[in-house]
Amino acid sequence: MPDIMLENPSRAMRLGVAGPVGTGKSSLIGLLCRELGTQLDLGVITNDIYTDEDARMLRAAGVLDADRIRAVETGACPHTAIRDDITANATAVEDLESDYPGMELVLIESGGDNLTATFSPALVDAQIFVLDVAGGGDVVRKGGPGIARADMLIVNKTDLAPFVGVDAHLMRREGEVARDGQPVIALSRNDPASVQSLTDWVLTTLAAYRAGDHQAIDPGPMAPHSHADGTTHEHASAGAHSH
Ligand SMILES: Nc1nc2c(ncn2[C@@H]2O[C@H](COP(=O)(O)OP(=O)(O)OP(=O)(O)O)[C@@H](O)[C@H]2O)c(=O)[nH]1
Ligand SMILES: [Mg+2]
Repeated sequence: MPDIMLENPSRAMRLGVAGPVGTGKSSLIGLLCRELGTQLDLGVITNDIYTDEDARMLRAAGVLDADRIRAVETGACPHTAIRDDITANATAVEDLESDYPGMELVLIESGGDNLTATFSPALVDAQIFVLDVAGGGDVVRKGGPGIARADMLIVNKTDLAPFVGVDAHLMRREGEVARDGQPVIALSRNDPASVQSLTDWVLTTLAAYRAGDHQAIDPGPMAPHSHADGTTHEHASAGAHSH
């Protein structure tokens, strides 16, 4: 039975959206819901540390029925809930799918985190990493597993580039180099052609997933780091994790 599921996945595709704080993850999910909501059966899971702020923002935007947007309050650094112990997110996705049996795509937003946070391939089938031009033109060169190996890299808010003195096209080209030709989209919610490129990519990835031609990849674990409260994360391997 599991083999059949792998060859012809019958559950919704799970698409993760990660990236630093404020780069536009919720907005990108809102865009996808607006653009694809009439042709696909969609659901959304948001992750915030202490609140359900992002879920409330998306519900208020009216992009989907409010009940299709569920919040996970991680209570800890966001990457823990999308990579190390995915239980709360996996349960939230399964609940959504059982409440809406025809669901085709679940978008999962990570809480805003640092450059090294990535989703576990046990939670998502594909993942998008979001940077924005306002974070600085050199961010792509700083690298990290999401930038180098997420299924898609978004250089967001290109409409702001002239105001922050950043060359968005150079950032995109550097992304393509860092990713060995894997896709990068320079996106602005005000640029319909870029939004179309994003929706086309999502639909192409979903078609490949349904055909059994898409494989979930692991961009790699977080770099070891410590927090202000003295806790440390050491990921000697993808599974090891200590505080
Ligand atoms: N100019 C411009 N602003 C944008 C764009 N996309 C998002 N924003 C703005 O960027 C800010 C942050 O957007 P969010 O979508 O909340 O970012 P986020 O990554 O979800 O933030 P966290 O969940 O807090 O990490 C908001 O003020 C958005 O309106 C864009 O394409 N252009
Ligand atoms: Mg958000």
